[in-house]
Amino acid sequence: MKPSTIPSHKSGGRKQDSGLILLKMGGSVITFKEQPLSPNFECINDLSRIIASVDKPLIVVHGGGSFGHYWSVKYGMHTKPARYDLKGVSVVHESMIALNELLVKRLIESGAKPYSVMPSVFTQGLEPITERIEELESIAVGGVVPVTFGDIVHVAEQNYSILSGDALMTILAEVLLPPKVIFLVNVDGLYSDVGTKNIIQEINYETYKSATFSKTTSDVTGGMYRKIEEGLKIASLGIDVVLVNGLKPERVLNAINGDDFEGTLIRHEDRRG
Ligand code: IP8
Repeated sequence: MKPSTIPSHKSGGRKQDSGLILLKMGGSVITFKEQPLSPNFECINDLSRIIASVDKPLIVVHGGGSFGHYWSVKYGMHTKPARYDLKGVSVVHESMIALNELLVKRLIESGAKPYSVMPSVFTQGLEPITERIEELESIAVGGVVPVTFGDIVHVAEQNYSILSGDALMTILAEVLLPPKVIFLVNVDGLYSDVGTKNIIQEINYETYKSATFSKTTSDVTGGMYRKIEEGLKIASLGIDVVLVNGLKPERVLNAINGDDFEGTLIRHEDRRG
């Protein structure tokens, strides 16, 4: 199947606004990242209750945390397509399905209506399949919450690649142009200085270049760097992107409801028609 191209808005058209929210639950939020295969149930429960209470179309993407990243590191897998250990392909994929299932179960118990979607349903290798992505929006508008995740995906022949949840956010945003994109992280926002923990309230390309970030060794997809880079790409589409501490439920709720929130805003570039 050949992937579709990015739709008409790229060439100036503007699709109807459904009020869709794209929400990424970072792996460091829903799992304890430094402890292999350990979900943060308290946080998953809090976020599940919030999602169940939201009366807006929502698509959720989650990261790998101590599930996908743990095994990706063990098998030496990265975001570059390559011939990785084929057992590793199976193991990483299974670990993401396990994390997804656990999250989806909690969402159902909380009263939300999640619907699990593997990224290979709406991507061909690392490219978007536009019609499938548009279908996700129509599912969300109908009251069901698609829940997808960073994964290991087939690219060609025996080549596979890690496709991060952050990259999926950009893929989804490019097709759907949601009015709001939220990244839940395990810190209060983007630090201008990791030592003083000063948060940058609003960022643009210049502040990004002068900022310093913390790095963790267990993340094969680039941690905060990757988030900001994807966030800047999304902002360049004319979409506000916010980074919020996912471990603080009231902040998450405020960010979703559009109330004042604590975190970092990656302000949209004025490209929307
Ligand atoms: O945590 C990566 O997704 P991310 C998923 O969003 C895997 O970077 C399989 C490591």
